Amino acid sequence: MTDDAGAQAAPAPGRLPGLPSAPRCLVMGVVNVTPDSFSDGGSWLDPDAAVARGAALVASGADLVDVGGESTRPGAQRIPAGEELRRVMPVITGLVTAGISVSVDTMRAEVAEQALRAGARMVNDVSGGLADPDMVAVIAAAGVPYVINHWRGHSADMYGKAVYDDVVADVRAELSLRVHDVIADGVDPGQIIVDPGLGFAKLARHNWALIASLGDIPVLGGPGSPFPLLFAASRKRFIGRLLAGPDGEPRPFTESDDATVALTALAAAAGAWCVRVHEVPANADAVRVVARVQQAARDQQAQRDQAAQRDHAAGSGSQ
Ligand code: PMM
Repeated sequence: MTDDAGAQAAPAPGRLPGLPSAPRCLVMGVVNVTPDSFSDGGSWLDPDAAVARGAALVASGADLVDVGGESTRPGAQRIPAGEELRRVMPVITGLVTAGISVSVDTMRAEVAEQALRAGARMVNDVSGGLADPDMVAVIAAAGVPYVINHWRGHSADMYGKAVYDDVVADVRAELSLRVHDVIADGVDPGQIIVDPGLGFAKLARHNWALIASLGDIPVLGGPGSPFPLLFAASRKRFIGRLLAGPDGEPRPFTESDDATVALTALAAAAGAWCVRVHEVPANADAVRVVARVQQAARDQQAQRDQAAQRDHAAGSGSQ
């Protein structure tokens, strides 16, 4: 037996109904079935290619696959519901048939409902229920995990809304309000996952500030708090801007996967429940490394506590 094989399992950061759990941060692989997503638009428009991509993400270490049919890149225009359904449904059905845990990335109740009927296990709603007034009722009735992303409006004009007094305090207050309203509308607190919404009505400096305070974001008070946190920085523009070359040109998103892994490690260390990423293998390694270090920290603490108890008992006995 290796040294590591005897390591105690860490408590799962969060257990959500119907989803995989592990003694570490989970990894969600992304399949965008869109012609225009920022990071992988056009690559997986063919349903067979998209299903094969999802299966490959799981084979390389993803715990679940997030399937989206509508781009939310800055400036994106909305597509009709019928087009979104046409894109995602064959992919969701194919992945579910292959035994893969699927999350549907949608702002539409109708798409969420059909995806859940086809076997999807989670709804990832970047609008946190604000884009479609029927969404929350669908989630409450289905009882599935639901991602509430911090959102201030559709992508076409979101940067005009990137105005904050204190971005961390403002995002927590707005998320808190959403969580409160969603629970009041019948969603069980145990279904809720929160996401700071990196890039959604946020400039680069807002994203970095939120990352610096990641551990505070899911502590919102009330039932269910702290909520599991989903962290979705993968390939976003603010990373490319940071890594711009001497000419000032942002690094292309396909060359920001190493930086994404660095952020994954930081997020896992800050207690994130799951990271949403486009390239899985190095992120899957990173969350395992962090879990092992966290285990070592717990072991050290347990030893210190035992030593303190022994000292205390010895001190009491000698009195
Ligand atoms: N970002 C995108 C899509 N879906 N879901 C959540 N929960 N959080 C996000 O930040 C998020 C998301 C846009 O990224 P992509 O188009 O590059 O996948």
